[in-house]
Parts: sequence; structure tokens; C-alpha cells
Amino acid sequence: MRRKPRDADYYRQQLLQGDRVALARAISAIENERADTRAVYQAIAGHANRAHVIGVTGAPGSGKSSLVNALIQEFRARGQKLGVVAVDPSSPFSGGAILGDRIRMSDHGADPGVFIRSLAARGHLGGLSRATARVVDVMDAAGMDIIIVETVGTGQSEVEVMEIAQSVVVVCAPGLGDEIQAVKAGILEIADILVVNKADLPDAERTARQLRDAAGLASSRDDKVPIVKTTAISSEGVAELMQYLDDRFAGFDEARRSDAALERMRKIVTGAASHRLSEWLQRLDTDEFDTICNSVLRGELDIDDAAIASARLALTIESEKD
Ligand SMILES: Nc1nc2c(ncn2[C@@H]2O[C@H](COP(=O)(O)OP(=O)(O)OP(=O)(O)O)[C@@H](O)[C@H]2O)c(=O)[nH]1
Ligand SMILES: [Mg+2]
Repeated sequence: MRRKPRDADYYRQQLLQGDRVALARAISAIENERADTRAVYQAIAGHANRAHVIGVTGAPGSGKSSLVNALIQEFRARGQKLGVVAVDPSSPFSGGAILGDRIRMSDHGADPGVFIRSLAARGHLGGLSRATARVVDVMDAAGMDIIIVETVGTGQSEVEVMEIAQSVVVVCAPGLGDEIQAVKAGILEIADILVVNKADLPDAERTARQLRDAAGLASSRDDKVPIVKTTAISSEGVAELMQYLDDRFAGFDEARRSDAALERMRKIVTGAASHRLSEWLQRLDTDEFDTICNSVLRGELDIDDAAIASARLALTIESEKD
């Protein structure tokens, strides 16, 4: 159903006050690149960049959603408001339902202090991490104190998604076959905090030891990455995890936060620009473009120079349009 676009004033009045309907609308607008997108961005400008964005990633079945669930409970007990974004890079067609279902939403469904949203790869031509970053900003502007981004840690797109977070929690669990599941995906390198979940299972200590060794090898940083053992289903160890998260957040001053925001915006704009340019290049259907390509075929021009010439051509044509 197409709804009438709302203007920036609507979002300023509703979204910034934390209205859930406006928040849901804003996220849909961004997801579907609808007409309101610009209005949303105008409204939230200068109002994001306050929340603690926590990334939770790790092997399938390691207990990420259960841990997020336990974290939600603890943060809510302190009276903080939370946004949760469940990102599913592997399901282009689900529309985000699958991972969202797995989050134990039933516990928090009626709680107005928790807002949960799923994002799937489908439709995000400019990149899933870009879409996620924008959704996080909107939740931030709507007054969420904590925003948790959960994604399955199996590939490069997850690593990109995790770049959005200020604190990255990598979850491992004993008995998932390959003990150090995270190493393969190159995800250990991005961990700020390592969690061995399912600490109630027999091999947890061994997994923690292996992880400690692997983290020592993988990390190029001087500061040691803490390893926390949790049992998500009984919330054991979750308070300790919270302590590490709080300590990290306390270390982010205003300057560091705005540096991070700028860095993030660079990536968003770079992604958007590449997306635009590639659209323009695909529309390129001119004699001039054929001339460039023929020159390459005849060996008169190398591909790199041809690429630059085509990009220039596309840019010129598009800027003459308006
Ligand atoms: N014994 C034990 N089981 C747990 C623990 N945490 C989660 N589980 C179980 O592990 C299974 C997977 O948990 P999820 O929270 O769905 O794991 P996930 O990492 O989110 O899974 P995906 O989203 O599919 O990647 C469920 O059956 C949980 O009940 C724990 O601390 N101890
Ligand atoms: Mg999950």
C-alpha cells in the first residue's frame, strides 16, 4: 500500500519524540527508498550519534539471539530503551522474516521500550550495511539508548555490517564442530569482546582457551580483547558482559563519537555514490560509449582509461539532465 509521503516536520514532531508509528514509517521509507527518505534525513540530522551501538555476531546457532534477548532484559531493568536490528545477509527473498522470528520477540513484544526490526539483503542494492547504518541512525534519533545489531557471522557482508557498531561482540559456543568458527570468517579480528556462550556445556573452558590463543594471533591491537563466558538461557555472565560494554561506552567521548560518525558517513556516501554511478553507467547507451569500447577492442585504449572516460561521460550526460 502506498501511503502519502510525510514531510520533515512530521518526522521532527513524531519521530524525535520516540513515536513508534513514525519510527516504523521512517524505517520503511529508508528500506524501500521511498519518497519520505529525504524528509527522514532532514528530521534526524544532528539528532543521531548518541546511542551505544552494539554489534552481535558469530556462528549460526551459537546463541546470538538468546544472548541479545538476555541483554535486552538487563538493559530494560536499568530503564534504558533499546532498538534491535536483526540483519540477515543470506536470505535475499525472506524480507527479513526468518532471523526476526528467531529473536525471541515474544518476551518483548508488548514492551514499548524495545523496538525490533529485521533487515534482509533483498532490495538493498546500495548495500546491506548502508541500509543498516541508516536504520540505526533513525532508531538513535528516536531516542533509543542502546541499539543492538545482530547478524550471522559467516562472511564479508557481516564484517561490513559490524563496522557500524561501536562495540562488536563475537559469540562462539562449544560443540559447533569447528571450535574456532569465527576465525574462518575473519570475524575474530573485529571483535571488541569475545563471548563463549553455552558455558553450561562441558567444553566451554576448552573453547575459551582456544579462543584466547586464536585471538592473540589474530589481533593486531595492543589491548587485549576480553573473553566472557555466558549462559544466555539463564543470563549467567550477562552482567559481566554488560560491564565490559558499559566500560567501552564510557570511553567514547563526544569527539570520538563524531569521528566515528564521520567515518560511517564517508562509507554511506561512498556506497551511495558507487551505486549511483553504476546505475548511470548501465543506462549509458551512446555512440560515444561505443567509441570508447571499440578503442579498447582495437587495443588503442586500456580498460582503466576506458573506465575513467566512461565514468566521465556518464557524469556529463546525467548532469546535463537537470
Ligand atoms: N545449553 C545452552 N543452550 C543455549 C544457550 N544459548 C542458546 N542456546 C540454545 O542454542 C540454540 C540456538 O540459539 P539462538 O539464540 O537461536 O542462536 P543464534 O546464534 O541466534 O542462531 P542463528 O540466528 O540461527 O544463527 C537454541 O536452541 C538455544 O536455546 C546457552 O547458554 N546454553
Ligand atoms: Mg539468531
